[in-house]
Amino acid sequence: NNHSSDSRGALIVLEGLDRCGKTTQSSRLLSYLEELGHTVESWRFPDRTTNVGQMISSYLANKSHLDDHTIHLLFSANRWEKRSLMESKLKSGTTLIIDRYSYSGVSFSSAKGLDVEWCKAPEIGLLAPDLVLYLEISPENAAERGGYGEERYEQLEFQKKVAQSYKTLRDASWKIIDATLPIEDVEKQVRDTVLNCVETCREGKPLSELWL
Ligand code: FDM
Repeated sequence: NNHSSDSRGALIVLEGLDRCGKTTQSSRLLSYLEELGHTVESWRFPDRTTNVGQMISSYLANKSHLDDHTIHLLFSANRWEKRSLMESKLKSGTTLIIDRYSYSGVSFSSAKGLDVEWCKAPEIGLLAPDLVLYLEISPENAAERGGYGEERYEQLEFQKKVAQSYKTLRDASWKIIDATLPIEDVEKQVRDTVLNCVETCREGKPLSELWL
């Protein structure tokens, strides 16, 4: 492995409906990249450890009620409060694997009926992912996987709307992966795509900002 000191890490995002397997795949990917000798960290949004994150967590648990616009902006603020750390990590060569990002932000809020362009606006200027791995599964199939939990958005009818909103956000950085395949097959596709992306970033692909 040739890790030149000025090469940057890759910003890799996993997206998909609840129960699509994102969390399993991100932890497997983390171990895999570590074994290959990469410097890598696994993050997730919402980051519930911050003050903003605690407000979000309480909202998701139905312990507080917030206007749809307000919670949207809190999710966005929760990404903004991590932006400078994200940039310095990437520039110092750390690859970040992130479970949910701005695409969740826009998909979930627009599924409630908020205007898509309004939802995208506060995300402008956040770092753009080098790769978005979308783990695709039908809402019905996801619901069958041990069922949804207690959180606010974990309901079939709502997840159907989220799936529709996600479709409108796809861009060139997206790789759609069939998440109904066996875990190892999903993992194989994730690995191949990610190695390719990490290499491109190491070779000097510039960091860019949303929206592409
Ligand atoms: N979610 C997540 C949003 O509505 N907006 C966002 O910006 C983000 C990052 O929060 F239902 C939703 C998606 C999900 C919930 O996510 C919590 P986790 O992955 O279950 O913690």
